[in-house]
Amino acid sequence: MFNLPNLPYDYDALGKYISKDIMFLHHSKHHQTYVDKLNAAVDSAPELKALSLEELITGLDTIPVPVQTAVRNHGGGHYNHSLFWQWMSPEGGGEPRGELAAKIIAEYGSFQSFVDEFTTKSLAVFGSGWVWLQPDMQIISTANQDTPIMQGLEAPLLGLDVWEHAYYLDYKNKRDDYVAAWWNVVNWDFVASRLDK
Ligand code: MN3
Repeated sequence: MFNLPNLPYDYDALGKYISKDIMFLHHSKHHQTYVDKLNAAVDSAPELKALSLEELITGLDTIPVPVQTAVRNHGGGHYNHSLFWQWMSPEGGGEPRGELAAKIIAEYGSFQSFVDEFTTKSLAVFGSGWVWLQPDMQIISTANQDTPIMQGLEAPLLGLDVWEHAYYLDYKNKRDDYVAAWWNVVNWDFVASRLDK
């Protein structure tokens, strides 16, 4: 059985950048639904019960066909959102330090150039998806709830949910305003901790 992880802060902690209403719906409804539907998929294919979340979503071609799409969408959704909450913090924002900052600057020339590139890729996602910073400093996007480790890539250092459910209540159709606000809550300490792994 997979469970909804607690948010590491209160629903209203991200203040003016991402409202309590969005955080409540996104966590307690959207993420809960991914967890529930992943559990239902695993329930219907008992040979999957011994597998971890990572094992499920990195071995999709071995998942029984009737539940493959459910594991992909809801397993990916559970994996992505479990990280997404940790990638934000009321103490977030600013710029990374140390090795992470050095790697970003080595690849992009400056932190601002990295932000600009990541933002451009976020706005270029057509429909629903995610944008990621990978350990090799490349910025990639995936559709729906797909996630880099599903594609044989390394686990992302940082990811941004650009589904409309992540911002529509606050920002309506203005994804650019959402992305601009999100940089103010990015938890760079957590991002850096993933580089150390
Ligand atoms: Mn989402």
